[in-house]
Amino acid sequence: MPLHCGRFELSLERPLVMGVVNTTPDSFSDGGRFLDPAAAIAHGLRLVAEGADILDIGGESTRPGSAEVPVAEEIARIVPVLEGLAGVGRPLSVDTRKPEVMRAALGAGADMINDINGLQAPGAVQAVAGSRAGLCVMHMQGQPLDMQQAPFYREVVAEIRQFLDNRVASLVAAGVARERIVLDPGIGFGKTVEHNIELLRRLPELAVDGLPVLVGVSRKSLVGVLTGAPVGERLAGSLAAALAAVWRGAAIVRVHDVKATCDALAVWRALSKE
Ligand code: HH2
Repeated sequence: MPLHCGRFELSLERPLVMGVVNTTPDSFSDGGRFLDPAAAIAHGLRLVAEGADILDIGGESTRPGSAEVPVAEEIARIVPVLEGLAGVGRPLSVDTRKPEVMRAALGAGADMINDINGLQAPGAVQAVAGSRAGLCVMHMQGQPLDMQQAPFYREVVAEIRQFLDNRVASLVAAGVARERIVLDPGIGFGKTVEHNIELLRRLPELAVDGLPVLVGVSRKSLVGVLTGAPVGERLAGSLAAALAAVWRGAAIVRVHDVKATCDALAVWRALSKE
């Protein structure tokens, strides 16, 4: 079943690469590099040339400990980037948890809304339901400000599956076609290293109704803990994590290093064909 994503229908027959465009001063791995819209647009063009299937534009860092950005500021960061990349020929996703930003993004041509808060904010479902946009529903325990202080689950996989199940039911009840929905366990969002590993190992169990699963582990502290590498030196670990996620069934990987990820996936796919 292809993914319906605004102006696009994406085949999921091969794993897709979502390239990250953070137009923020403070994202954990590339904060400040693409805050200027021209720099963000140039970065998006480069990621498409490197093979990105989707671009994910974010105007608010949600790294552990981060505080919220005011709505007007987040809109001012993302809309010029959406406009500048409108003709790039790839779906443009906007990474936001605020209904007002979702509406502005959709008005400016976004093809997908990627919400780390699983479209739970009051008004979020209503903001997106009537559009044609793809929707990425992510699980997070707590809020970015405090989510890593004491993550706790009785059974992490079962609880997150239940959450995703409930969110799919709410979206379908609001009239959203299943073909528009992508699920994400939210690696690093209110989870210990052990929780993250368990989720990645048991990824197939999270595919509620066979819906596609997106995984974002690029440069994250899970990779840092497993390798001992600082944030600027996590490429090799991130590639291994992306391949492992795809091996466990991820339909989309969200990454900063698009060229390296596409190369790794090309080799992996060729060698893993029966
Ligand atoms: N991770 C980040 C941001 N958005 N969205 C989804 N669906 N899944 C993820 O795992 C995910 C996400 C964090 O990465 P980044 O955007 O690079 O960092 P920051 O939040 O500091 O901007």
